[in-house]
This record gives sequence, C-alpha cells and structure tokens, in this order.
Amino acid sequence: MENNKDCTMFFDRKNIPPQLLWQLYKNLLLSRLIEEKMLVLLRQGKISKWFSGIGQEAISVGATLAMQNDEWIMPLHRNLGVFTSRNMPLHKLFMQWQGNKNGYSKGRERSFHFGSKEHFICGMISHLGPQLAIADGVALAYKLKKEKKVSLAFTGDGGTSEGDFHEALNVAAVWDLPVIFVIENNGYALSTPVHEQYRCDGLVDKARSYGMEGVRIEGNNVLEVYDTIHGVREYCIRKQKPYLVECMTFRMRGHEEASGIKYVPEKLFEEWAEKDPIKRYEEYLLSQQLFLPDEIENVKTEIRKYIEKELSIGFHATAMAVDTSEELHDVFYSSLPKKTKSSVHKHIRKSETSSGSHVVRDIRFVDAIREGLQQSMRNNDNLVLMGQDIADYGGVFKVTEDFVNEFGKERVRNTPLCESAIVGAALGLSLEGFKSVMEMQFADFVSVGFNQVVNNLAKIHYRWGQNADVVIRMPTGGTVNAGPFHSQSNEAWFIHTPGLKVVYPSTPADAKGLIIAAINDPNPVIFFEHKALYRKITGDVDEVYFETEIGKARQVCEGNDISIITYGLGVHWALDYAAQHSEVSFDVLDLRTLLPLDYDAIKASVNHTGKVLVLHEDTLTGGVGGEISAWICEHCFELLDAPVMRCASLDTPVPFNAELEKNFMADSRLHSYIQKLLNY
Ligand SMILES: Cc1ncc(C[n+]2csc(CCOP(=O)(O)OP(=O)(O)O)c2C)c(N)n1
Repeated sequence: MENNKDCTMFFDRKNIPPQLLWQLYKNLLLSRLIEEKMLVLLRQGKISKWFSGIGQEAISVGATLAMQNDEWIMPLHRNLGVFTSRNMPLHKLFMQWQGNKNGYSKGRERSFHFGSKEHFICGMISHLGPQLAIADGVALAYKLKKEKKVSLAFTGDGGTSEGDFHEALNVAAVWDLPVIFVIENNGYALSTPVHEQYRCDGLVDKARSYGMEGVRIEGNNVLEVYDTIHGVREYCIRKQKPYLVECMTFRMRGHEEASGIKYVPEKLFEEWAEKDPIKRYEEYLLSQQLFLPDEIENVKTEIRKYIEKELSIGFHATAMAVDTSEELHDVFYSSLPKKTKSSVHKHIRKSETSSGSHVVRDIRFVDAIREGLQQSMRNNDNLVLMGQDIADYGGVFKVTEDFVNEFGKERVRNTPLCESAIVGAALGLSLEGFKSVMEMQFADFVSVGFNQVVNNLAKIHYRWGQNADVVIRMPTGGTVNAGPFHSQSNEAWFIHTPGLKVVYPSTPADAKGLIIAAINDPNPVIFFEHKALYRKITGDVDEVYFETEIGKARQVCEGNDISIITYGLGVHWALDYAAQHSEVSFDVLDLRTLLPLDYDAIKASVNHTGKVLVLHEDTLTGGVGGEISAWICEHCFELLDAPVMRCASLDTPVPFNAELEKNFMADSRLHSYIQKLLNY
C-alpha cells in the first residue's frame, strides 16, 4: 500500500491507469461542486428539498465507475454521483430537481426519485428497501440470458432494518444471483444512530447468515471503493453469486437540508472532516505527483463553468403547461404490439376459426387458467413464472402441475416465502425485457407484498416511463370455510391504485382469454381467480390461443326488470337466482375487469332496466360497488327508477364457521335486495 503521509487514509492505486484516476477525481469533484451549488440555490428558494451526499461521494462514484455502463444500478437519495458518473446531462438533472416538464420524470417526481432506462438507472421510491429486490430481478434476467453482468443496489444503514433487505438478500443467495448489495453506513438514519438500528458488530456480519460473502471497507476512500466493487463484480459474474459490501462513511449534513444536525456530536464532524473523500484523494494525487496543482485548479474552474452553463439552460426551461389528458394517458405504457410469436398465434386462431377447424371443449375453470398459462409460456420465451411451491408441487391449487417438465425450473421458479421480494424481482425482470407471472399462494398474502405492488409496479410508468410487465395471480374469495386469512376479497385495495389493471373472470373461457391478455399487456395486472370456481365451474373453451379484451364487460343475459352488475362468484349467484325466479327479467352484467371499468356497458344495462343492484362478495364499505353506484347516480340519474342498491358481504372479517360464513356472504341477502328493488 502506498501511504500518503499527510492524511489518515491509505490509497493503493494498484493497476489503475492515470486516466481512470483522473476520471474518478473529476467525478468526485463534479458531484461535490453540484451539491455546493444546490445548497446555495436551496437557500435562495430556487429548488425545494435536497438530500446531501457530501462526504459520501466516493461510494457512488467509485461503485458506478467500477460497473459497466449497461449494468443496472438502483441508487437512493444520497447517490448524486451515480447519476453524474453515468454522464446524465446536467441541465436535465437540474430540470428534474426543479420539477420541470423536461426533467426525467416530467415534473411528476421529486429529487432523486427517478430513473432512466437509457442510463440503466432504476428510480427509487421513498420506501428505500424496495430497490434491493429489483436488483434481484435484473440479476435473474442477466443469469437467464447468460450475460456476464451484475446489478448493484444501494441501501443506507437504516434501510437494512427493513424486511425488504432481508428478503432481497435471501432471494439473491438462494437463487445464486449476481447482485452487489452496497450498504452506505453513514452513522445515522435521520436522527437514529446505528446502535439504535442494529445489534450486530457490523452490518457486513449479516452476509454470512444469508450464505453470501461480504466485506467492510473504508467508504471515503475512492480507490478502495473502486477496487472492491471492480473485484466483487468479477466474483459475482464468475461465481454467479451475490456479495455484500459495507462502506463505512459519515453523513456530513442533515438528513435533508431543513432537518438540522443538532443530534450529532460535533466531534464526529471534526473526525470525519479529516477523512473528506475529495480532499484526501486530491492530496494523494498531488503527493504522488500524478497530477499538478495547476491541472487540479483548472479542472475545478472548468467544472464550475460547466455547472453554471447547464444551470442557466435549466433555468430557462419552459414553464410547466399542465395537460390533464396527457397526465391521464401516461399512467399506462402503450405500444403497438411487437411481432412476437403471440401475435402470430392470434392470427392462426382467426384463420382456424373461419375455417371451422378449432376445437371447443367443456373444461374446468382451473384447467382454463392452466391452459392460458401454458400456451403463453410456449408463445413467450421471455415469460417466467414465480411463486411458492409452483414447480414440482404444481402450486397449492395445482394450476402449474407438470409445467416444470415442459419449461424447466429456470422459468417455473419456486420462491422462498417472501412476497415483497418476488414482486420486486418481477419488476427487475421487466427492466430487462422479461415478462413474469407471480402466483400469490392466496390473495390474502399480497398484504406482505403490498408496497411493491401499489407503489412500485403501479406508479413506475407514470413516474419515469418504465413499464412493469408483471401479472400477479390472486387465488381469492370465500365460501370455502377457510377463515379470515384464506378467504378475503381484497380487489378494492387495488382498484383505488392508478397504474394497475384489475381483472376478475367468472367463466373458464374468460379465465383463459383474460390470463393471456394480461400476460400480453405490458402493464401490471392483478388477476383474481376465485378458488371456489376452480373445480366447480366448467364451460366451453376454445383450444387455440386467444385473448379476451381487458376492460370490456360481458352481458350475461338481457332483461328489463332489474340489472345485476357483478363479477366473479357474484355472476353465478345472480344466474342461480335468476334461474329460480323466472318471473323476474334480469339483465346480468359480468364486469370481468374492475379497473378500468366498462362504463359503456354499465350505462347500457341501466338503460335496459332502470333498477340496479350491484352485487359483490367483497364487504360493503369501500367496495367497488360504492364506486359503480356513485358513477351511475352521477351519469345515469335520468335512467333510474329506484335508488342504486348494493348487496355485499357483511362488514366483518370472513368468519370460519360454515354457518357464520354463509351469513357473512352477500348472497344470503340477495333475495331481500331483489324484493326491495322490485317493490320500489
Ligand atoms: C419505509 C420508510 N420508512 C421511513 C421513511 C422515512 N425516512 C426517509 S430516509 C430515512 C432514513 C434512512 O436512513 P438510512 O437508510 O441509513 O439512509 P441515509 O438517509 O442515512 O442515507 C427515513 C427514516 C421512509 N422513507 N420509508
């Protein structure tokens, strides 16, 4: 090791060539000088929040330069050096921080909560930990494509306490994924010191418990960071394994600029000022006569000028012109379908249909889903299935039984018990052009993957233009005497989340057509499958590969006394009731998709009868029935002959006892609602 006598840090340049030493220096400087300028602008009220990474720059810069430019990085709020080291144009970054339309998130996201596909940077969500599992998914994509690449995700010391940290590291270890997890241990998580955050000696100790290698390094030493990540990267590729790197550093400013630093002892600032990553590195370069003082001064002047120039472009950007229609249309990714095997098959179906050569069979609901999945797997080489026990065991409902024999364990993946990480990994796969279907073992368990669904999958396209090509299969619903945690109807949780599509078939034909459509849709789709229908319902299903359009309801039967607007098991309740009450003429509408709703079909049904009952298995308060009812009142008031009524399940958890559950279920009150409407 070469010792720079004037400082407390040891620098070892190893074989790093002078151009790279210089590049590291320039990138450190750029990051620091931008930050210093931002702090001035913040005081002048020209930008809003700022999370400072001053003192931690060596980690972002060293790590980014040790990666290839087309390898994904998942940065957080103190990683300016990642963005600048990937050469993102500074004026566009300024526009981003000002919330300008020409920034990376079109003004929709603040500070560092944005990504750029072009730069292989995945934008964070505020919740910190979810970044880690996305890196798993990207690494899985590299592995499946047999590419010699790694992904890299950052976390702070605080973030390591989140369940997402545990899940992501565990999945990476179990699946042998080439991911580098970098902890920036800067002493505090907001005001919480590390001794209130964890009890192990060092966070790197956690690596061993996951069965992965780890190392703790001096995070303020840019050469140490660069050299470590460079070596770790090669290790991850060669061994196809993850690696944990704990970088010791210090946060030299407040959590964010407005929050102050009173809780940090002064002495720590003094100690860490001595280890300033830029000052020390600069001294090293000069002491080794690698560069001359003039060169250093000149580059500082050059960078300052560059910042001013780019800033003025940013400040002269056109002011935001709000366009509501553009906002609404940018929630989902839309593209013309690519010429994939699937479109070829769709074409085949049409010709087969017209020549009458296709075969329709009477099959069970569960078999229809299975067939849709199987044909999708055959048609999309880039489709991966993930879920607990879905491989050899075939899933608890046997939907994927034998799939592993046809498609192999790489594409039919058993997962550890970690819903959040698997949803995150699905998103990571999507970043690299894969499609995925995740099976929630029971829809109830989505609650432990909820954040990734509603905040990452749902919002990512609107936030920075990246789509989430993910389907989550949700075996749902009650009437199976399974108690509160294996019977819930939780579709309303998702209907309230812009950016998701929510699909809920009630027949075998729709189950097949809609699962295929959901897989072909490049957006996140929450796909509900009622467990009670799996083996109870059969119906005609075309054997060819076909899609049923998402967003279109189906008129099940036409009538003129009462409309029953429903979905899922409700469709069968309505049909059974209608069969037993031929004296009443029912117009039954099967919604099939709950987000987006087919308002045209709803209006047409109201028009047929003037009396509407919205029927669903979900509980009453806050259920989708409330939304439909409000919409009808607002848009079809003149067509109504009675108040819109909702028949839903009791506002209690789903009880276990068969009699209690029967009483809970909406259909136990169906007759009285129909009578009320008839008599109105
Ligand atoms: C799930 C969640 N809980 C709380 C917060 C609020 N919060 C934002 S940053 C932060 C501290 C994070 O500390 P650490 O992970 O050590 O990173 P650092 O800010 O020190 O870089 C907290 C508590 C959050 N963003 N997300």
